[in-house]
Amino acid sequence: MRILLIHPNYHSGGAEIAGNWPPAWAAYLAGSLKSAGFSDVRFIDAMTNNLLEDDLAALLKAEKPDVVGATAITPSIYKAERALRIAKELHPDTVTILGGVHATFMYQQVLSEAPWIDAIVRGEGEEILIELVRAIDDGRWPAERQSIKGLAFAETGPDGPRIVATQAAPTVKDLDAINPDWGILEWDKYRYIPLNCRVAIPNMARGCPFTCSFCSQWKFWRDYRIRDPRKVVDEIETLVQRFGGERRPLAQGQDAARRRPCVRRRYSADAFRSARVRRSHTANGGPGWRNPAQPPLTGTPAPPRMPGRPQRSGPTRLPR
Ligand code: B12
Ligand code: SF4
Repeated sequence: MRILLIHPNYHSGGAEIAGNWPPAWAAYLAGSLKSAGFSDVRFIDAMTNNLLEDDLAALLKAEKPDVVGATAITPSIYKAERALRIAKELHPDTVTILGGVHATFMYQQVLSEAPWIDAIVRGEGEEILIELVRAIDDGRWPAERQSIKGLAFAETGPDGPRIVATQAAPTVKDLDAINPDWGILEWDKYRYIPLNCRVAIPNMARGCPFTCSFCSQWKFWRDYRIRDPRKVVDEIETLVQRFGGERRPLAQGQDAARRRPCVRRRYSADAFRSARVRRSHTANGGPGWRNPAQPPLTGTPAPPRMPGRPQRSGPTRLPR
């Protein structure tokens, strides 16, 4: 079974002055699919390669995928819908799947306006996608789609068309057990412009311990989970060795909030620091991804906890 993942060609301007960043979702999903035995996984980064619709159509024609998955944040939703429409028009039997933060929250709207999308994966994709792809592979799709957790899809019920959301899937409990396939990305194309170096964004944590009312992140990732800092450092080391080039990747968690007081104090800072310093002793012969003489990323003392206050919100509620 051929599975094709597409990062839609959406450009926001503003945040992209930081360069082209690797689409981590594709590496995480491709790695999980491959670990589950689905080895024929392809990836098209239409955004970084600035692919126009005709270019995308040509690639889709050549790839002949059985399953096509696209991602969407809110501003890229129409590009994502469009990419899946092109896939469906070219290959009507292909199962089209959309995931990501926008589809997770807005599945009713998305499925209403884009009926060519067969399924939406709500929340973290690794485990749900494997269940879905297994069902397709075994011929249980779409008959058994109701039994797959974390999906949304449109169907015709006794009272006419309706949108169904299956039971929410559990979150991924052991982040260290995910084995992302970083090799699926075209590393030469990803650069962090301010430092003129390659950039990688391995997940260090998922979720957030706070619940700021304006923020989608704690709702999306639900429970807050952190990785073993030693495994994060191992992963960064591997990334540098395999893809680092000039040996200066910017390592960043899925949540840039790691530098914020609220997350920093929860992140087992000492463990991360000692793992990092231990690795940087090999700076001359090994990866040398940060100079130990520089102030540690986690070096600012954590703010004191406010006695008696429930920890419901983020940085704005912390004392200065
Ligand atoms: C790194 C990052 C960036 C980087 C790089 C983006 C990139 N190329 O990946 C930069 C700095 C460039 C950036 C820019 C922007 N970003 Co940004 N970014 C992030 C950040 C911090 C991490 C993204 C990440 O890698 N996450 C880790 C991966 C594994 O998670 P994921 O992508 O969600 O994928 C998982 C699931 O969603 C699901 N999934 C996702 N796709 C698919 C597809 C399928 C088929 C399936 C089955 C499942 C699935 O499975 C994955 C694995 O579990 C997120 C916040 C966050 N913590 O996620 C914000 C975030 C995605 N960014 C956001 C925004 C708004 C932007 C900008 C529009 C900002 C701006 N105004 O310019 C631009 C858009 C740039 C663009 N053209 O796309 C918002 C989106 C909010 C929304 N409502 O959609 C987020 C959520 C932050 C926030 N809370 O506001 N961003
Ligand atoms: S601390 Fe940051 S990531 Fe957490 S809920 Fe608040 S704004 Fe969102």
